[in-house]
Amino acid sequence: MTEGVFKGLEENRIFQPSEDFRKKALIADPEIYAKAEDRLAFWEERAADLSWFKKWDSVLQWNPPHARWFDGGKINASYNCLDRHLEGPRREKPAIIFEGEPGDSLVLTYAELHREVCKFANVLKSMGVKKGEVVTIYMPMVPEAVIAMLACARIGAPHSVVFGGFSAEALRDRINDAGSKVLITSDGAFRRGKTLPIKQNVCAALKGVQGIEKVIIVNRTGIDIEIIPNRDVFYHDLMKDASPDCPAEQMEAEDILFILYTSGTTGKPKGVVHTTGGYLTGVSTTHQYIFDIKEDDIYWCTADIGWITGHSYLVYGPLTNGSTIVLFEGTPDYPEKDRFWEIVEKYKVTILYTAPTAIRTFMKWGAGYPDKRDLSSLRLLGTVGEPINPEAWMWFFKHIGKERCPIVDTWWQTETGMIMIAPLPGVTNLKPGSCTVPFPGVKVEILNKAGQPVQNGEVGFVAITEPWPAMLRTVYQDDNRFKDAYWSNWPEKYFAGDGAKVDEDGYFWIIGRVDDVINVSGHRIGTAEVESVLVEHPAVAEAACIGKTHELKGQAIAAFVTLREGVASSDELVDELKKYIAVKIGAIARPDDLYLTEELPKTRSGKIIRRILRDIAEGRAIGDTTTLADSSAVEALQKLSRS
Ligand code: 7RM
Repeated sequence: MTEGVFKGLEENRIFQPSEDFRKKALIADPEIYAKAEDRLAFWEERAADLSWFKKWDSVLQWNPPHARWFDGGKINASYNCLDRHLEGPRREKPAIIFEGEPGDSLVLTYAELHREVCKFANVLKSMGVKKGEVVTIYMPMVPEAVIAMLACARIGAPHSVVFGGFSAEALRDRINDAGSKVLITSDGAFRRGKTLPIKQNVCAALKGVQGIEKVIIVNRTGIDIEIIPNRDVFYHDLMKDASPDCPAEQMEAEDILFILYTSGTTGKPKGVVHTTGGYLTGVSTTHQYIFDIKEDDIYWCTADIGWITGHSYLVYGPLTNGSTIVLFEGTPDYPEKDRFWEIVEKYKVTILYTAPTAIRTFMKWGAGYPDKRDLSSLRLLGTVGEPINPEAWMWFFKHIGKERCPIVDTWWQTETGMIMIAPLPGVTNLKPGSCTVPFPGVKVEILNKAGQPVQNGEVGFVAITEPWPAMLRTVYQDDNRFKDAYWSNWPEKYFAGDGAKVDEDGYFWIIGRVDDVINVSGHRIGTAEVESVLVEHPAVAEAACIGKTHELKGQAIAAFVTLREGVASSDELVDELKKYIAVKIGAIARPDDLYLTEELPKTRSGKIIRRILRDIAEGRAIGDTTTLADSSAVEALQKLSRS
């Protein structure tokens, strides 16, 4: 057995992957960091690894905050994920290994996936979808979801994938913002042996929406659904006669590949825009180097396609690299709490990329579940979505990786498109809890408010100081919001919204969000989003939400609500308000705690002091209250939290 070694003190453990791992690693020479100091040369060389119809005229045009990467180049994402693998032995290699929730499985080779994508691309064309028109996808984790994404990319129609767990209203807002005419969905989804009414949500979402002309339905569960004649059509009917011949559209490098909505500090989600050439360069390079991708790897990223991790490291990164991906429809606890480990054993997964929140849940369930399965195929583990506590890191290392597998902790965002801070496991030593160092060709600094670098060990804000190829280009139809949210703090430097520090070895330790975004199980929810839903309820006068520490989820939402005149408080009302949020946004936004209170703690200028709410929700002593307009508000709140 090959083993890495730990050096140093308990508090500053350093793990060096085994010599065997390092020797065989794709990137084994630390020289790469120095070489990538010439950023543009580095990224240009990486771009050349993709298949282009026409070479670019310039590597980067940077008119802050607007970047154009590989301008003048022509490329297609679907071509890079599929066609270019059809010449050699990858043709018959599995592209997707699908594991359905009920235990059904399906393998699609690259040739088969290519055929399905071409057919569906022709279906989309026959529905009237044109280059540049945004198609919305609202689906469970089934192969047709990936096929739909790649078919959109093939014909140059940007996709907007909406997470299948979002509510009808959240879906409606996103369809309207994107102006989609075509929606791709499924009849239902399997969830813990039951079915979720996906199409029913779609019908509810589309009430009052003018724009949608066609709804394409994939039959997954066979449940009864309502059909609107002329509008609703079935995927399998359309695919029967579709031609498998559909050349990939030659797209400009800077044409939009997709938009993906993410929570920010105001109520309305932002449509983050990603383009084609730079994005593919970024995700394929990071996927290959950070996950040490080899030809025979079985790579499993457990993220849903509704999130950026699903886009970049389930679909576009791995498929451009010709990897075999595992696509899993279900949850870790169904039918048993060993489902993940059953899948690792069944398909001999070699690389597993998952979230700290899942790892903490596995910890709670106990090592008995992974212990009864054969996990010896695993050789590398990865985490994403939130800071991982060293204890969870050690558990993952010991009980899943059996002390053999390096763990790559990857820091990045919807907006960055690609991983920005993470180890190269053949080169970078690891520290549990640290995402280690910026990727070659990526420049990150920790700055204070004024934009000056802070001392090592001091907490500051994460800033990305040079443009990178997979960066967001704008917020869909709202360039001012793009400038305000990310580029107004410091000129020409990207504000990530995270607090962090760098240690004496140059290792990054991410602390978490510094803005009003709550990270629940790795999913971003804006406090303003939840608050604006609450105040729509007829009983509510005012609302404030905060994130409180949660053992498994990282953070949970706590809401503080004042009621309108004449509305009586009751436990039923508390339940009703929690449910209201779940219906309006989705179950992930349901607050764990909801306090009805007479008053919210405010400053004299009327700003809610969230710090005080945080102290109350966490059951801590309340800090400085000198800015408080009325101290009786806090006394009432303290009573609440004790009751
Ligand atoms: C990929 C993704 C982004 C936010 C980000 C951080 C947090 C993500 C890590 C992390 C510490 C990590 N996109 N975050 N990865 N914090 N260590 N490895 O999650 O747009 O949904 O969220 O997630 O706060 O700003 S996201």
